[in-house]
Formats: sequence, C-alpha cells, structure tokens
Amino acid sequence: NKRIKGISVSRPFYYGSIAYPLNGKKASDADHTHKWTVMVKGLDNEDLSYYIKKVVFKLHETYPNPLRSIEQPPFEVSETGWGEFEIMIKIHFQNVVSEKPVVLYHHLRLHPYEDDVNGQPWPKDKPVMSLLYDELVFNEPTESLYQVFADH
Ligand code: SLL
Repeated sequence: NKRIKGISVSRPFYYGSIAYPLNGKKASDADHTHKWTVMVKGLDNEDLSYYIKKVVFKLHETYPNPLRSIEQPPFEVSETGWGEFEIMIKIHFQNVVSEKPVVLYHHLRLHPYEDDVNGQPWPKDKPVMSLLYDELVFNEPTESLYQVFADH
C-alpha cells in the first residue's frame, strides 16, 4: 500500500455536545439535571463510516461502563447527568486509512457561560451547545485512501 509523498488530504467534521435541561422532568436518577449527547459528526450529516471505523467515548467514572464504543453512525452517546466533565474521544479509522487513532478532548458543557447576547438570562429550556469544527488531516496518504477520498 504505497504512500503518496508530498501531499495531504483532509476531511472536515464536527465534535462536541448538546445538553438539554430536564427542568424537573423525570430522569433515571433524581439528581440528574440534564440530558446530553456527545458526538462526532459529518457536515450536512455526511456519513463518516467510509473512513471512520468506530469512535470510543470515555465518560466520567461516575457513569456505568464509562468506555462507550460506537461502531457505526451516528457516532454519539446520549446520557443524563448533573455535572460537567472532560470526555475523551478516540476516533479509529478504517483499515484503508492506515493511520493510528486520533484522540480529542471535549469539555461537556451543561451550563451557559454567559447571559444571552441581549443581556437576558439564558432561557431555562434552551439547549446549550458546544460543537467544534475541525479537520482530520492525513499526510502522505496511501494510494487506496487517496482513491476512497476521491470517490466521496
Ligand atoms: C463535577 N468534576 O464535580 C465533575 C464531575 C461528574 C458528573 C462531574 C454522573 C451521573 C450518574 C454525572 O453526572 N457525573 O452518576 O449517573 O462537576
């Protein structure tokens, strides 16, 4: 599987979280205040599975089975809870990519940092989103990866 010297290819994606206040709605646990989802997703909901094999999310150890391995899209985990913490996100690539996994860290946000832009308090039922745009860059891709990307 020969590599192509001197070039790199890249793919855009989003990663992060969205959290909804439960506002007293029943959760599995009475002290849970939010429902949240942490995710790795494509732009315009592009299916990323042609180059991503699985995504492992490492949650806080207060969660049962904190290592959550998601083997097909959507690459996301939804939970309820009461606290913010750092989530480790490990992206494993399909064999054709011939690259080691990439590790990202995301701070799960449940609470808005500031009041609304108008100086109004953040509405109690408004979700809090922390979604970041990034690009996965592959230097000197294999010829087969180059072909897979050319076909998508
Ligand atoms: C904090 N350092 O104290 C953080 C830890 C952990 C949040 C937050 C677990 C819920 C469950 C949960 O929400 N953990 O036990 O099911 O803010």
